[in-house]
Amino acid sequence: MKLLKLIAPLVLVLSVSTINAQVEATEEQSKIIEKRFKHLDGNGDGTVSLEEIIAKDKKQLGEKFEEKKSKYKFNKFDANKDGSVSKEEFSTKMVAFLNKKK
Ligand SMILES: [Ca+2]
Ligand SMILES: [Ca+2]
Repeated sequence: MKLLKLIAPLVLVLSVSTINAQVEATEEQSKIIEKRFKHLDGNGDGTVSLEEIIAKDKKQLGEKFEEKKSKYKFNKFDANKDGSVSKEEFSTKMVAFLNKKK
């Protein structure tokens, strides 16, 4: 019983830090995310619009470009559906993506 009392707070701390690790980016991830976001944000207003994603995809994919795929990607990033992707929205999805890749 005494042991359990000792372990319980430790388990709590461990599970909390695991949750944080999934949401917060590491320093390395932050750098990648920052770079990609800046790359996507063509007009530098701090949010990424559907038009900006389409423009980048067109450039990157050339003939393989499909507007519906860009729209799909955009909608996945735009979590609150306000028509633009904020840095926070982008970061959340990217961290999840980068963590999954490992
Ligand atoms: Ca923009
Ligand atoms: Ca949004």
